[in-house]
Parts: sequence; structure tokens; C-alpha cells
Amino acid sequence: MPEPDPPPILLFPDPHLRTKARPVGPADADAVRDLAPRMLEAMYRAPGIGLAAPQVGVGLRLVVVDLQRDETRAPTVLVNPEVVAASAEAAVREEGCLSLPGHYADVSRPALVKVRFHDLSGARREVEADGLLAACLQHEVDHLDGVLFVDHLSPLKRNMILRRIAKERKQQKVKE
Ligand code: GNR
Ligand code: NI
Repeated sequence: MPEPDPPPILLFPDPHLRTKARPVGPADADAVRDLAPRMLEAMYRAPGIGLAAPQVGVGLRLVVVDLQRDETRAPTVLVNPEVVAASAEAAVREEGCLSLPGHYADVSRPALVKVRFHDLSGARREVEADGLLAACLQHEVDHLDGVLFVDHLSPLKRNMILRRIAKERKQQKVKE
């Protein structure tokens, strides 16, 4: 199959990243079938392990993930994903985001989550995740609600990153 055209990934502070996405409905079937492979392509090229539709400017509750490290691909498309259970125990892991490239911070989240979603064929699915997948799925569902990983940091750490981004943007403008 030819590789589909990947949409550009929007960068903070694009307002799409702060907009709550709406559930995918039956009328969105064609749009989702077109968009999901293109989101996967954008994610692989970045490269990243997950991508949410708001990151490409689409306000739908649609996520793609693939944690596979070698060249064998194991894509998962999650339509209307929901975290339906989360452990009391938390885990801390370093996160980054394709919409805040080059910025990383330790984020604390529930260590285990159960995520319910629909696949591309409409079948209801559920995944129990721990480790990196648990963090990634929570990070992606956050995107659907306009939440970024920096929102989970202390104000001090968050402002450090946001100030660095503001400075980079200023430098970028000087160069243009
Ligand atoms: O590529 C990504 N890596 C990552 C690492 C730790 C926790 C979450 C992630 S998701 C991120 C891609 C991205 O920005 N998805 O929205
Ligand atoms: Ni992200």
C-alpha cells in the first residue's frame, strides 16, 4: 500500500491543542478511515509512539499508538478512547510530546489503567496497560481534552518549559 499523506503536527501554543475534541459518531466513519492511516504515517515519521487527532487540527476523539521499537509495525487505532479504571498507585516516567518537541519532564500518573475504545471496524475493545503504554494512553486521552503533559507538572517546572518555548519562538522569529 502506498504511504498516505501525513498531516503536519501542530505545535504549542496552537489553540487546537487546547480544544476539547468531540466523540466520533457514525457520520464520521469516512473521515476517520481517511485520517487514521495519515495520523499513523505522521507518528512514524516524527517519530513518536502516539498521536491524537487534535495534534493534527482535527477535533475528534481519535488516537493512534504504536510502541513497537523495531521496523515491524503494530499500529492501534483508538476511536473514542476512555480511561475507565486507574490504579491508586502512581508511576513517574519521563514524557515528551510531538507538539512540544525537545522538551521532556517527569510526569506522575496512575501506574495501571484500563482503556475502553472502539476499533476501526466499530468493535468495542478494552486494553489493560502498564508501563510506557499506560503513560502513552493517558497522555493521548489528555490531548482529547485539551490537556498537555506540562499541565501535570508543578507551576515552577511548567513555567520553565513554557518560558523556554517562548524564547525559542522569539529566536525563530528573529531568524525569519
Ligand atoms: O512520542 C511520544 N512519546 C511519549 C513518551 C512518554 C509518554 C508519552 C509519550 S507520547 C509522545 C507522542 C505524543 O506527543 N503524543 O501525543
Ligand atoms: Ni503529545
